[in-house]
Amino acid sequence: MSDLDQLVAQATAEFAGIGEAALLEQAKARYLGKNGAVTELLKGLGKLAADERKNAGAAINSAKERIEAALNARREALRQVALDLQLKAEALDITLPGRGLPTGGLHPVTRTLERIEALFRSIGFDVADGPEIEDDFHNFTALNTPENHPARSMHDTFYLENSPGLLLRTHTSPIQVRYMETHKPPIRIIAPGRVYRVDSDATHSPMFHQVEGLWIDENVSFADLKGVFTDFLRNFFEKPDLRTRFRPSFFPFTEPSAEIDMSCVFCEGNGCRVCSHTGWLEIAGSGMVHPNVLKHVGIDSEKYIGFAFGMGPDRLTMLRYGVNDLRLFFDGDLRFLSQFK
Ligand code: 2NL
Repeated sequence: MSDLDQLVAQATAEFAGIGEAALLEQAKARYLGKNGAVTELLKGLGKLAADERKNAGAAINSAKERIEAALNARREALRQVALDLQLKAEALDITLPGRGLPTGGLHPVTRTLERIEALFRSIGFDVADGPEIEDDFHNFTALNTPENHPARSMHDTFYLENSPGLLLRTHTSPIQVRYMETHKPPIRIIAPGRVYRVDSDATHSPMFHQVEGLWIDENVSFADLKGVFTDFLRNFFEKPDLRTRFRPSFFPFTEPSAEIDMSCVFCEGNGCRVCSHTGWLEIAGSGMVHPNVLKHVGIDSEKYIGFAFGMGPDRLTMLRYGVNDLRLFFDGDLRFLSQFK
């Protein structure tokens, strides 16, 4: 092997042993730089005789080209290695399943309210709304609640500190009072919403929900109340054989008044822990609207008659989903609430 071939082989081997671009450039300088081996050989050409110079020059240039080729090949190889490493480090596994978008969900009580609203709309009831801050007239007086009734005490009702006569509504009846003030019979509405009472334990929250219903026309009877409400419960709980019973009761705003019980949705009326082994669950209050209420809103109580009922959608939600502590609905713990999405 000629000296030049050996130089080329040496350079090629040296380049091949280098794994870093900066070191490769230093190695290049040793061969092709200003004082590099190839450059020195070219400088020596001048000392040769003219007839030798041509061949020697061509041989050195050929060696130089081969060294440059080896250098470029190694540069390219190192660039490729670096690129491969980078691609590997930044690799995306596009076959992985997506992370998905976390979706919100409706509160279980909201789901119950929407279900109740849909069922009553389907039989021609409208859904009415009203303010949560009410006045004494719409919350109590118009509802035939006497001046000395315990519900009117500060013990049971949240009154606004600097606004005499204003309070947080204790039921959604004032929605219906306002509706009757502004609409003529026939009236068929339900009134869902938040209500407030001074009360707090495992089964009572100071804020809770109520849905009241009202049907006023010329010939509405207690039989209509029984039919409408029993049908509602059967649809709500998806139990066509559900039974109801109406027990005499008292409310200032209805006469006669009745508590509505339904056969227990857990034991079908056979008796279990949920229904205290009675087979029945209390589910609503109801009655025929008291003539004094109609008089307060300017409806002719000789011509018109109707029924009203009130129920707790929070309790309906507990029964539908089998939850035993009301406070879970209002603590805002997503570990509990997100189960209902
Ligand atoms: C209950 C009792 C009831 C009503 C609410 C009502 C409304 C008007 C006129 C007459 Cl505007 N009555 N509402 C009637 C009977 C019972 O609720 O225990 N609710 C959970």
